[in-house]
Amino acid sequence: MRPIVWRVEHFDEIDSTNTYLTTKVSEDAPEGLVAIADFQSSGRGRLDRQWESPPRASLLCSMLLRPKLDADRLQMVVACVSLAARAALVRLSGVRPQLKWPNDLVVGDKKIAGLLAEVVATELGFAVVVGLGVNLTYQGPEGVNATSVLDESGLTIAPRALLDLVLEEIEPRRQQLSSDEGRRLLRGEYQRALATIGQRVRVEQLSGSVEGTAQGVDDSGQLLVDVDGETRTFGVGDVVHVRPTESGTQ
Ligand code: BT5
Repeated sequence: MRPIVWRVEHFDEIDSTNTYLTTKVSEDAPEGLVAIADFQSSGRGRLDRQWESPPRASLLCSMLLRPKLDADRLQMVVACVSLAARAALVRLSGVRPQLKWPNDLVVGDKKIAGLLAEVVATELGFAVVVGLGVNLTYQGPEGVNATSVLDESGLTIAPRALLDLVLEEIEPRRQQLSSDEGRRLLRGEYQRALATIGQRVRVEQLSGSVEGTAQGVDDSGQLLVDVDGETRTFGVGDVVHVRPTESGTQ
C-alpha cells in the first residue's frame, strides 16, 4: 500500500474540524486531508456532547481516511489513531497515556484526549473522519476529571508539532490494517494499551446495562466482556458508556 500523502489545512477558528472534513467527503476530497484549528466554536464529542478548549490550548484536528475495510472493522481505524496519538505523546513529552475503550486517552482516570470517528458511506467505499482533541495546556471543563500534557509533564507542546508526529505514527499502523498479520500485531498493541482490559466494567446500552470483566478486543476492535462466564461482544454503536464498576479497580 502506498504511504498516505498528508495535506494539512490550518484554521484560526472553525466550528468543528470534524464537521469541515465530513463536508469535504461529499466533495470527493482525497484521503490524507487534515484540518487543524486553533479554536473550535462548536467542538463535538460523541452522542451530541461538546468538546471544549480555549484558543491554542489543545491540539484540535481531524483527518480523512478511506480505509479498505468492512464497516464492522472501522473501530480499528480509531485504534490506529489512538495508538498513534499515544506514541506521539510519549515521544514528545514522555507522557504515556493508556487508552480507554472506545475513544479516550487517559492518564490514571483523567482524560487527556478524546477521539470522534464519523463514517460517511460513499460510492468509493467508506470514508472515515477521525477527530482528535488533546489537552495541551487546558485542563478540561469545570467538573470533568481531566488533565493536560502541561500538567503531566511540565512541558508546553506546540499543537502542530504534536500533529506532525501523530501523522507520522499513523502510517505504519495504517499499513498493518491491510494484512492479517498486521491486524494481529495491531490488535496486540491495542490490547496492551487499553486500561479497560481486566477491569470490572458496566456497559450501558440503550436497552439497559450489563456488568462483567473486560477481557480484550476482537479483530474488529469490539470489546469482549466476560458476563457470568459467557463472553459477550460489544460494538461501539451499541454502547453508551463503559465505566469501571464501583467495586472494580481503576
Ligand atoms: C470525545 O467525546 O472524547 C471526542 C472528542 C473529540 C474532539 C475532537 S477536537 C477535533 C475534532 N473536531 C470536533 O468537533 N471534535 C473532534 P466524548 O467521549 O463524548 O467526550 C465528551 C465529554 O468530554 C464532554 O461531555 C465533557 O464531559 C468532556 N470534555 C469536553 N471537553 C473536554 C476536554 N477538553 N478535556 C476533557 N474532557 C472534555
